[in-house]
Amino acid sequence: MKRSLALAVAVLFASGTAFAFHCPKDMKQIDDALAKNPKLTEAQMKDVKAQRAKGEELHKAGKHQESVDELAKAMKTLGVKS
Ligand SMILES: [Cu+2]
Repeated sequence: MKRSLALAVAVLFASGTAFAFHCPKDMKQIDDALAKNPKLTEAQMKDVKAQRAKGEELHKAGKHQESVDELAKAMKTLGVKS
């Protein structure tokens, strides 16, 4: 009984932190892609930078799912695979 409870807590903890670690990883991938002078239009570049900034903001606010969603948009524009 005690053991299954510990396992349940471990699973909960793992699923809760998965997103917390996902955002910085996505942000880094976006930064890396931006550092390579991607071929984007001015409008796309503006969107990507706005989404990157918003993603970081949401991550800091603890809204990891929303952050991942926002960062995913920028990554799609950049052609980065998560
Ligand atoms: Cu996060």
